[in-house]
Amino acid sequence: MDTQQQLDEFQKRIDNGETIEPKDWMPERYRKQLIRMMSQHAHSEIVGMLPEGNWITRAPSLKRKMVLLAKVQDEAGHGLYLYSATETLGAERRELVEDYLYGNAKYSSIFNYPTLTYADICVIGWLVDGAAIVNQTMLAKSSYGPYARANLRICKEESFHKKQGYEMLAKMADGTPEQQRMAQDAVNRWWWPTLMMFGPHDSDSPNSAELIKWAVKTKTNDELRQHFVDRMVMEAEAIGISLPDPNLKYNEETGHWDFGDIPWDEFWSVVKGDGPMNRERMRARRKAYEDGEWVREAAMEYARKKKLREGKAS
Ligand code: FAQ
Repeated sequence: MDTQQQLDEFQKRIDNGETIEPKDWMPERYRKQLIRMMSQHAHSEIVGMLPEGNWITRAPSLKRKMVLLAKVQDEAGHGLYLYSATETLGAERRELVEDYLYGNAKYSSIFNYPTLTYADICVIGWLVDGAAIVNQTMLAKSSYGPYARANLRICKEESFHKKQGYEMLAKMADGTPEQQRMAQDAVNRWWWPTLMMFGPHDSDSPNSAELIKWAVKTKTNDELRQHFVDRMVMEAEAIGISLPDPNLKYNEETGHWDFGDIPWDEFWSVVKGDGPMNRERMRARRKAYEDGEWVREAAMEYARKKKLREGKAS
């Protein structure tokens, strides 16, 4: 088969809803796009441990501490499934990690904001995990098998996180005036950055058309954002929280909630490294990576010796 025939065959498989597996033929560009997106997703899960990890030692009760510890640990697990899934495309984990620590690879803008009070933890669970679920439920149907399966598992855990975040926020919103104020303040600060998580508008999204053609994404950034807003309006109302957007209005014609302009200048400045916490996040991740070098070396050496011993014994 020549290259054009291979491409046509590949597209036919995608259009038939088939899943692409690691050993199947795939266009080089499909592989590259997946490595980019999956590794960014993995980095995001790992950096995403920092804002919440900040509150583990200051959780308001033992129960809340256990819940938060488990959640942060789950995010680490998500990062690991995603790095493993990315390795099935021939990528080297060390290169991927070093590309975001010392190079140009991106991670989600949302994790460059500070967690100022414990209410931020509730809101991350509700809004950030809520947005991640909307995005990743779509990705669980992605054409690339290992990525789809990783997202399926991630979504199950994120659903649990979202429910516990919502439950905590509902309690605060029903609490003392000070708790109510903290809950509302956290929602006010996280609402717009959460809408930015879905990426730029479709008209400014250079990757969407290609990713949709290959069924890596099956919905656009704006479609997912709209779906998220529609759900959150109802959930906010149910617990007496207001969303900080004077232009939020139900549109009878479309059956969706219209919302105001997203501050895109802020988004691009965060993506370029100038958000409120970018430098601190990168410093913390680089330190962890460099402090852990001896552990990786010892583990590799142990694995090498074990293999040698087993080779001699057999
Ligand atoms: N932040 O052409 P598009 C989580 C970049 S995990 C930073 O629209 P695409 C779990 C984009 O990379 C959250 N950069 O790109 C958790 C591209 O630049 P490039 C992470 C962004 O790929 C919860 C350029 O802008 N989730 O939350 C962002 O079609 C709680 C143009 O954009 C994933 O990574 C952004 N928000 O769509 C953990 C899911 N948006 O690479 C702890 C997988 C866009 O060409 C606590 N990824 N950019 O240089 C995706 O679904 C997609 O890649 C999008 C972007 C939607 C993020």
